[in-house]
Amino acid sequence: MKLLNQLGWRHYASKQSTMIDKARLGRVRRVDRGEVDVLTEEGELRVASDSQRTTIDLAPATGDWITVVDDPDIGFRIETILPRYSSISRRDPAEQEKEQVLVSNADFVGITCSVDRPANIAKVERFLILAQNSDAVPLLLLTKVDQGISEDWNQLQQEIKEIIIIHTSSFTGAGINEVRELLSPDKTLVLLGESGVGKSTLVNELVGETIQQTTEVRSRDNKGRHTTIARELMLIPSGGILIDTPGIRGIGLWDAKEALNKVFFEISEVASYCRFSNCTHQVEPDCAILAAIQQKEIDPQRFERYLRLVEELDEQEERLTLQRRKAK
Ligand SMILES: Nc1nc2c(ncn2[C@@H]2O[C@H](COP(=O)(O)OP(=O)(O)OP(=O)(O)O)[C@@H](O)[C@H]2O)c(=O)[nH]1
Ligand SMILES: [Mg+2]
Ligand SMILES: [Zn+2]
Repeated sequence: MKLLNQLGWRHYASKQSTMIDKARLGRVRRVDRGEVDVLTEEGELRVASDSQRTTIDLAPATGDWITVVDDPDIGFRIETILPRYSSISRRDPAEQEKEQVLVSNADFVGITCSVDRPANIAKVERFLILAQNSDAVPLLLLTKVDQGISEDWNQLQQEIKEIIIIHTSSFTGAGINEVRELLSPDKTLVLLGESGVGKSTLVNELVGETIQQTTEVRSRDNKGRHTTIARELMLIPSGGILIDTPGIRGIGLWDAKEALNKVFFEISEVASYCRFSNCTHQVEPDCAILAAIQQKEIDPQRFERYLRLVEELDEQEERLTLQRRKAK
């Protein structure tokens, strides 16, 4: 049981009531086409996940708890994927209207941004919605703080509310213990962010060993070179589980209206006082939002960003409805 507990099994089982034969239990470390690497008490197994040949209908994701069977024909294969207590999903970049689960059973989503690049509040808000939508707790991990923190980053930190912010530097060691303490003994943190922000360097620092490859950023604009190419799970020796991910440029949100309203809670709260329940907050009489903007209670720029996201999610919903209707 030792390894399974290090992988967070006790923590998982405290959230779900499961009767599982632990001999066949494992956590997905990495997903490849048709096969996954699974950490089990007997070591790492290469397990087939070809959905055609198994009874599972879900595609496995890094972080999943699964049971494995030894099939006489094809060897090890996934038998079941246990229910996920959180799943980070986005719109599949390959297919417009389809959900793609990036990672499951994470306790924290580390939105990783490096302070050597301009602060972009709209981007951070998108990541916050993604995190909020996953049922994991968002963290803002500011990396490379040894480079100094500019005024735009200071302002951004004031604008995002009720989010844990940790300043880290893989060079000075700042923040490393803070992250370790948060995860110990068996919580899972997934690192998400653009290429080159230092996710893998942070992983190496937290683990205390160079297990992930890292590459210098371009000197022109501090952008990364997409060094990490797979989502992979690893253990911190002092306790806790990390999932490193490839750098992502943008994220398509998926079915995230509720999460949007949580991230922009002050706006959705005020909107409930508009006279019309379908108020667009542009021209309607007795619009509580327009009044709040005039009273300087709502920041008009933040409201603009909110509106753009509402539009995006509305359009997505429409496309999905259309697609479903066509499929019938
Ligand atoms: N100054 C400074 N540089 C850092 C720090 N952390 C990482 N770097 C540098 O940033 C560069 C990119 O780091 P990576 O860890 O490869 O970035 P990544 O986010 O994993 O990038 P992808 O795998 O492409 O998504 C490397 O040259 C690191 O040395 C830090 O705390 N301070
Ligand atoms: Mg990396
Ligand atoms: Zn209104």
